[in-house]
Amino acid sequence: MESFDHIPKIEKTKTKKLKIGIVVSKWNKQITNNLLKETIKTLTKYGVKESNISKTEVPGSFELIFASKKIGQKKNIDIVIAIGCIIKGETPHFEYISNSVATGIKDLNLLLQKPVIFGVLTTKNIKQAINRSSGKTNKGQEFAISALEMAKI
Ligand code: DLZ
Repeated sequence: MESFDHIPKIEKTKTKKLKIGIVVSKWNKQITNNLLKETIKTLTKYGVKESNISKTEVPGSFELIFASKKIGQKKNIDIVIAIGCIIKGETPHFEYISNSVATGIKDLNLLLQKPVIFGVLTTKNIKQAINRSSGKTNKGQEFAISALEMAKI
């Protein structure tokens, strides 16, 4: 079982004013919705106000790049979290989309003056995707904590 075992010290007074823009893909919606819920739950657990979290939906993971750029360019956003799920299939799409999204999000981290968290699952199959988006292994927790840790830099 994978675990996120390096939870940093997060002071609620510092997270209270953070404005977080979440961009979420509707492709594999059941999975991305669970990731989204866990991300928001963890952000609010550590003091982020729910009213300071915005949500933007896009059709698929490929569109996370453009939308994250637009959201990240807004003055009232401190951090962007891009959430998606790409499941390996019979087609070569998996490699094309995964590589493009990872490179696109990496580029935004260099371009924008704020962090863009890579909250994209790239899994072999649906079973693996379900595992990484439910219960204690829900990666939404990791996305939220990574965002809060990056906010300190
Ligand atoms: C086309 C496509 C495929 C085959 N698989 C996925 C996937 O597993 N996860 C995902 O988020 N999106 C997928 N897409 C859609 C692309 O991301 C994109 O929305 C379309 O190619 C339109 O640009």
